[in-house]
Amino acid sequence: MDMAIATAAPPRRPALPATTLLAIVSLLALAALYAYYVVAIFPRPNWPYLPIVLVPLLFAVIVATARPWTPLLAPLMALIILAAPVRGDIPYNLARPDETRYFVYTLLLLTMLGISIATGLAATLGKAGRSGHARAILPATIVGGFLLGAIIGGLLRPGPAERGGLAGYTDAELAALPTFVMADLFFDPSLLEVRAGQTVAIRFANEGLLPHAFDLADERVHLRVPSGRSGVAVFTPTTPGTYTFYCGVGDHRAEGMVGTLIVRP
Ligand SMILES: [Cu+2]
Repeated sequence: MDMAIATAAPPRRPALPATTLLAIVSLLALAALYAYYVVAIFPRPNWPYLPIVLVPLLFAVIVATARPWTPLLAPLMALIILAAPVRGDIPYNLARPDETRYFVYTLLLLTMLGISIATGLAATLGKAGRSGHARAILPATIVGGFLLGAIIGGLLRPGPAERGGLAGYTDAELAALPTFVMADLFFDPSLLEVRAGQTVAIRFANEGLLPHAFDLADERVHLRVPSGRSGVAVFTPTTPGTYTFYCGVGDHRAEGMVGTLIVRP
């Protein structure tokens, strides 16, 4: 009797269907991409934002428990990313293939978003529960994921406002410009003094994880700067006075992302 208990094999868990494995891989890839973005692609490592990587990692662990609904966490993660403000940076990066790191990162991101969604669809269609079926539809899921990523990229294609940016400036010219830092959620410095009638060019370096903007209602200035990037605002103030500049992205203005512009006569 004792022998029988000692040699009894532990109950074997059935192998995960291929689409479920793909859902886990896509979540791990999204986590790796995010970590790489925050630590290595950014102008300098943005450590405080790194813990967010735990969300896709946690989702991957839950998917691995292989309940029927868990692969849906992969498309859910993709939708969360597409609903986040960083979505606005995708067209900006797609419009600039010469800025290789951001461009390649964005292509990989779109691919993994597409595969995450395609995997979820494959799972909901009820095929994922059976290993054989899942293996058969795996290539279709991957191809579908690529196509879906391309479609998302196409839908978010750059509009006219996303072009421009640093075009026309050499690195030396950029380095010579006065620089304001955009952070989450403030300007540094937050006081800008200029002379009426004189054209000013200011470089805005966004060191935050969120996209930001430099907006000046009275002067009709709007410069949108994606996370980790720089942009140059050029304008000529005409009327002396004290004005407010602000970030027009989301509710950043209400959150206090404002500054003061003094135009001297
Ligand atoms: Cu902002």
